[in-house]
Amino acid sequence: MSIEKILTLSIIGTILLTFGFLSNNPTSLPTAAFSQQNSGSSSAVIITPGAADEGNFEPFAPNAINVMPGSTVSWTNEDSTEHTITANEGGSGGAPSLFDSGPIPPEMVWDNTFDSPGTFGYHCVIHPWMTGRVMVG
Ligand SMILES: [Cu+2]
Repeated sequence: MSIEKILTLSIIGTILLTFGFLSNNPTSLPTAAFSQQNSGSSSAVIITPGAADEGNFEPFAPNAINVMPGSTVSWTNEDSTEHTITANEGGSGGAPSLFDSGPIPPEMVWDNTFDSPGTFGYHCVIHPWMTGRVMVG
């Protein structure tokens, strides 16, 4: 193998390793956790336009959703401002919420998989009057 070939391969290797490191880096921008809208989701909830208005009776459509254990629910933010999907229940002993999307920008999707049966109420931290629920089982 020529020295040029070895150099080229090691440069490519370095680039691949760097890229792999960045894409797995948990401190990368929070928007990396969101995906573009996709049609293959098992259960979809829309964060409706005008969801933050206190008179909006359906900030989440549907407001309550029934899924089987192991299902993934995706929330698509169709409003023009950020919202969160945050579990009402914390973990035991004051632990953080069971699930928390953090701010979901407009047009973005956040997914969560529900493995255990139960009723999981949630709200938006920014607009706490926005509430919904996922019933698993
Ligand atoms: Cu909100």
